[in-house]
Amino acid sequence: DDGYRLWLRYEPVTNAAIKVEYLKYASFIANTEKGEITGSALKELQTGLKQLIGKRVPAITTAGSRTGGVVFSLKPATGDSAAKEGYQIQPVSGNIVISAQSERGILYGTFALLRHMQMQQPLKNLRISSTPKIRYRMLNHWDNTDGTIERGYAGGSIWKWYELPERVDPRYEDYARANASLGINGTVLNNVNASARFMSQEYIGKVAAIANVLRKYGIKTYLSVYFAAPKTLGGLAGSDPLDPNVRAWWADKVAEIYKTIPDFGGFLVKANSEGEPGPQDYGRTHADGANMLAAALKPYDGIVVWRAFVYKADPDADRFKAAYEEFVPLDGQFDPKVIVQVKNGPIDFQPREPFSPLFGNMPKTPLGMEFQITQEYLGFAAHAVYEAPLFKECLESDTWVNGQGSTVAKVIDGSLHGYERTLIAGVANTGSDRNWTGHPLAQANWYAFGRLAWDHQLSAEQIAAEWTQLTLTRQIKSREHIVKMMLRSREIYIGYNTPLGLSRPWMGVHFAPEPWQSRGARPDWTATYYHRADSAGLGFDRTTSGSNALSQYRPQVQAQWNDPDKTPLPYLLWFHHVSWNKKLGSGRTLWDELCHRLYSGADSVSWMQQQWELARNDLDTRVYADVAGRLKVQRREAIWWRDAWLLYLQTFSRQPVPASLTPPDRTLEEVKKSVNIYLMR
Ligand code: BDP
Repeated sequence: DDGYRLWLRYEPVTNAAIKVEYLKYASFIANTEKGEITGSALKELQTGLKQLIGKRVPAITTAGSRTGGVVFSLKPATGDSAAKEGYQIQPVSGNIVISAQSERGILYGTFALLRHMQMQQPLKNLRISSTPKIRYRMLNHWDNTDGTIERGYAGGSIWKWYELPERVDPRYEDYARANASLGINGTVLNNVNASARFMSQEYIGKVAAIANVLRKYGIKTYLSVYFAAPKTLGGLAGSDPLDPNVRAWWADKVAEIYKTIPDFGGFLVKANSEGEPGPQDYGRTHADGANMLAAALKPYDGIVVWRAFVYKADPDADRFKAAYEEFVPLDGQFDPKVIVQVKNGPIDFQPREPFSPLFGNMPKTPLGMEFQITQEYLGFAAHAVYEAPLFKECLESDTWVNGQGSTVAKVIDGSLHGYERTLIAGVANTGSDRNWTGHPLAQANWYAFGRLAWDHQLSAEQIAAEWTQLTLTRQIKSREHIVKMMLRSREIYIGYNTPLGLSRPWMGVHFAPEPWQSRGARPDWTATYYHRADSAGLGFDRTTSGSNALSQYRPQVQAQWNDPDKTPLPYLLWFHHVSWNKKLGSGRTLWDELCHRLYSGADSVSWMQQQWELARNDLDTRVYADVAGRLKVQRREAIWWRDAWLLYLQTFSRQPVPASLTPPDRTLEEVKKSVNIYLMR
């Protein structure tokens, strides 16, 4: 298995009784609709059934009194836009009926039925009713025109700009199928550090060719925009959002896009962030910028997704507080077509962050969630880190803004503040590698993001169990080993990478350990800015005696993290500068606890290797070998991380490694040298 088929493998059903039952419903597929999307559903079901039960099932237009088939039943739309995308599946007078209020609902129901059948579940008492909780469920690609991907670790971009629009790679359709099978209904094709080229007539034509494929699977196409495009591409004097010429340029541009792509989804914008241009270049606010684009989109269905990932280069500021300070004062000023997209944590996709304090604090502005699926800070394609626990941890965090139970999930699904438009986005981990994601187990992160975007109440375990069964093996014992390993993998990574609430121990590459880096273009682009190690202790004081970032949360949240004696250890150094000899809840001093976590994290990679070995006999040999090899890399690099942190922090703590642990067999200078070689150009 080369991994290309992802979780849509449709391996033949091996349970004889189940196969007999499935064959009972395989006389026909009735599809009265002539739409493109139900056409895709029909094609998928035929492909799936052919492979699962070996039968080519004919399509008919109406079931009439016939029984023994699958029936697509499109009902009049009554609910809101999320309800319209839901579906029901149930047996009705001898047929399996998939009913929905939209073609998309039929497609999603079809994929749900196929998922059920891939897991060899009986149809007899089947009754599935499912509705997405969030309206815009999107992937964000950070893909560039030259075929590279910012923070991509699975080859180059799947979008072949140079051969579009004439040649349309068949892979686009498989990409669309995979996303539709999860209920993803939007995709941003290009990097948020955007090229103005995407607004050119030539590129709009290329984008349209991709949109034509994605549309068949219910996926809308979006683009990231370069805010200064009116100037650089349009030749105007500037790009001031209040300048009538600039506004007219965007209005014309949007009209041009919709002429070519009638169901265009809208724009994603990174502005005044990390050197990107934006409205503040003209003394305007983020709301001014977003509202200008919203005005251009007004005649159409499209939306503006404006990112809250902004932080100024201020040596005295705490970057943690930046997005809140910038955006909360703008609450209520955004056009209804705007959604503000917020990264899960206040800094930047670290292995563990507290939830962003923006969630809950902009009741009048729909806030969307931005998760990162690509493993920029999670070991690239070499380390196995299952991300559903990370996503869930954030979604289930309680903001307390309307009393207990005001979870982040309820903010973004709209139930807390009554947002009309709700959004969740994942920064994609797909690339041109044959298996899409580089690390075979990273497919699970794409899968988990999509499943949670549809229903954030699913558990990380349930999703892992499902994915493993669909993708790797049907054998229960082996599945259990793999699921166990997946569920612990993030904590293991944190153990050797950023234990106890450490964060961002790197410079630009975001891979090799560089906790000692103290020189950078900006203070908040160094490692020492974040961990603040000194002879007294370690960690970033964000209480009233420090930056007071905690004040951005409700008192009940502050109470969880305010007191170093009560702060749960995973968050400790996020909020406190703790002395090396302080006794922690675990009974160990900070120094000893740190050493233990670094060692236990690195050692646990061996445990992961064992779990993988235990499943070996039930795995495809290529997939087995691929992951086994990557786990070896992970083990080596985990020890590298452990040694880097430990030897570096030891220069401050001036204490020995606890007697029960075997000290590193290299010096700090040796580790630094190896890192320098890694980073050498
Ligand atoms: C950071 C990445 C950078 C992105 C930025 C963003 O290192 O490549 O452009 O996030 O989200 O984590 O805009």
